[in-house]
Amino acid sequence: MNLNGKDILVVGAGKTGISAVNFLVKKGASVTLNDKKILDRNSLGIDKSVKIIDGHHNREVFTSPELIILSPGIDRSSLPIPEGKDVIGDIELFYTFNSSKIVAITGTNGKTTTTHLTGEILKKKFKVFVGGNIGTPVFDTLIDGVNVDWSVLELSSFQLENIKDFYPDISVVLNITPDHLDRYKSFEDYVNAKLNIFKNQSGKEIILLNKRDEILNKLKLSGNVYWFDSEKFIKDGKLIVEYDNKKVSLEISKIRLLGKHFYEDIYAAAFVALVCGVEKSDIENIIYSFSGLEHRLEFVTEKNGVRFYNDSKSTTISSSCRAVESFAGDLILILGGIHKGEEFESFLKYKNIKKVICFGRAKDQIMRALKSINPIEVSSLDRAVESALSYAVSGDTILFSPGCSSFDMFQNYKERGRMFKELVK
Ligand code: UMA
Repeated sequence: MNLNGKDILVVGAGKTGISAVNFLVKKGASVTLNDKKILDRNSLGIDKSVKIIDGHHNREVFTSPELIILSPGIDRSSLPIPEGKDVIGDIELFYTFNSSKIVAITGTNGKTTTTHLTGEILKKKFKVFVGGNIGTPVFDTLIDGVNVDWSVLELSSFQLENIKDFYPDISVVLNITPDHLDRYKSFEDYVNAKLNIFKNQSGKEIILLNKRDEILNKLKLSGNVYWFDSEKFIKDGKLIVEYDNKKVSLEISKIRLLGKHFYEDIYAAAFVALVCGVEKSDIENIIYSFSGLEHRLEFVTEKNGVRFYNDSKSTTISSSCRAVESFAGDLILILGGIHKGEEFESFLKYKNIKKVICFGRAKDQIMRALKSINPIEVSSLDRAVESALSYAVSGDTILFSPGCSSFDMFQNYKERGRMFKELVK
């Protein structure tokens, strides 16, 4: 695609939009940046030539450009885009200019851990870019201009919505459970966005899917489809990962990540590494040395026999359930934020939950759903930590796994997690 002189509109001035603008300017395009909020040009770090239209998404913004690039967080159906306009997302534009092979990792839960781990293992043998929903916009690698062998991309349903020709050499789908129901009309729409990852598969690519996932299990895909099954890949204290005639056996006792759900992420990362031909010893060493990412079942501290875990990244109920399942002893669970779908009643099945403390916009809903186990309602995260402490005795764990998004009280889950850790300390 020749971008020189092309009239391109970038919608959204977040991380993705700014990185897209800088890439497009470098390619000689005539760029306009549009955002619904008022922007401060000086703080954006973009070229003087970029035209800014801010404070609205009026129809006239979308009429003249030859190409429109949408940021992932923006719902296309909410914009007055005239029929027939060429609209793509960040991943499609990246794909047009990318020369590396691509591993794409999606799923509702576990994709960041899997993407990070896969990237770390592949770096043992190749030049690798790790980006996408994980937090590094995909254009960053194109702007750098360094040729890499593999791009390992974490992809969200939002990003997959706006692809056209994109197809990865290796696709991993970890699981699909309800999420982002504040954006999608139905769970089916969300599933369809995720399954777009297969839209352009030719049959030659490698696909890895979770056999235990109700949605994925029913898929009928042709080509090189491989499955992992958490009920079968652990034998005699070992996690066994297989790809054709290659195999890696990981000692469970040497894995430092807490929580069985991480075994699926580890399986997927090791599988991709086997496909790419990384040495078994390198796969093992990286996995054994990995102790997890910030805000994902992150151990904070232990005081008077009470252990504190920060799991702020769990913004869905299914993800928080996975966190609860990772502990055998008594738990005091802090929930709250903005409800994104699924039922809070799911927590009732766990006998190790000693007390639930809830806060934020969803608190009334949580109080109603968990009434039978007498949850406690508080007004803020600091009150939640105080309240949790008042119920804790030596041997208990205080788990902050909100099961909701953070935007009612925080910038994002990272700010929320850091605040929790500060309060604990
Ligand atoms: N905006 C509008 N109009 C709208 C909505 C938003 O103009 O209708 C503007 C906002 O004012 C803001 C900008 O759009 O200036 C934000 O764009 P964005 O929401 O796409 O955010 P980015 O900063 O570009 O971050 C995006 C991803 N965000 C989302 O998908 C919501 C980041 O994923 C990703 O890390 C980043 O690109 C780099 O690729 C975050 C996320 O929460 C972590 N993802 C969801 C998740 O993991 O569940 C999908």
